[in-house]
Amino acid sequence: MENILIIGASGQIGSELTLALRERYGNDHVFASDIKEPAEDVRESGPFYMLDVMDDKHLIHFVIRHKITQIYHLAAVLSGNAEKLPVQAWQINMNSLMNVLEIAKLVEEVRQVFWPSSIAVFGPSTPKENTPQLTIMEPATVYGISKLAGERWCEYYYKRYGVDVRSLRYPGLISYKTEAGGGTTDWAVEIFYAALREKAYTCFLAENTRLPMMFMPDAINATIALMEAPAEEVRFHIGYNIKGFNCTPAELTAAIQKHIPDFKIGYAPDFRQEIADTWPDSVDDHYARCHDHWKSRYDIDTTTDIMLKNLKEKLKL
Ligand code: AKB
Repeated sequence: MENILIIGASGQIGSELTLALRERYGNDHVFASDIKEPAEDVRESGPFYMLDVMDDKHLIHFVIRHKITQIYHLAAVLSGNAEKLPVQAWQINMNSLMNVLEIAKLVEEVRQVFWPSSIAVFGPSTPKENTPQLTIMEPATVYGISKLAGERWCEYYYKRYGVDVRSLRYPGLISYKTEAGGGTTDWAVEIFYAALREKAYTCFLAENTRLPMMFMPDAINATIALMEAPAEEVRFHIGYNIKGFNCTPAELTAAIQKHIPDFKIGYAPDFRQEIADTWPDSVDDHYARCHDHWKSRYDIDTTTDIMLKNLKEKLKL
């Protein structure tokens, strides 16, 4: 029987992953936690605790008391915010991961850890198109450096202590349930809210900035497929590349205009342009696709369709 702890259950990924895991493993076996209040359905469908991942003593007691067998550690300072407070972001991203890895090492019942990596591990010297799993990695952002260092620590804990930690290099994630905050790919969510509310959006990246993106249900399925894969099939204990689709702001605008023809876009690139320019246009994910034959199901048009339908309902428009 699994008892799963989600750290960061009020965030963009956590709020959807918690519900998906509760469906599979039972509501009472998935413990949601965060330092922020959760969405109503997370709070009402199972246990939720206020828990700060930086507080290692509280965390280890929690893990022992609730006989936790799997930890999903999703809390992080994202790329844009990390550039504003580099040292603090480094400390939060690294210390929180180290707390979780140490607990997984010390508490025998903890069998598995999931920790999200990101396309931010790549940098300006990385091949930009169809970026391979194993390639030059010289990230130029604090967030990217913390993700690359985190990947190395994950592999170290696996090799040295046998901690079964698994990871995916998420692209920009698009979802309608919980908004992301402080990332370079946030525009790809903001644009839908603005299109429905104001029929106009000013994008903080330039119109032809291409980035890898993924609709949240694909990310949830890929995460669960990796965590449920038999140990002998897990080839990497660093992040796996995963791919949904890739697009520019101009292309996503065109997809939205098929539904809202008078939607207008303007461009005012800010400091996040420099971050985006160091990331891949697209990634090669053939290793991730080995797990349970996971395959992306949503392209730019299906994502746009579902985003607009659900946001319209959510915003009561
Ligand atoms: C960000 O923009 O910082 C994140 C990411 C790609 O990891 N969404």
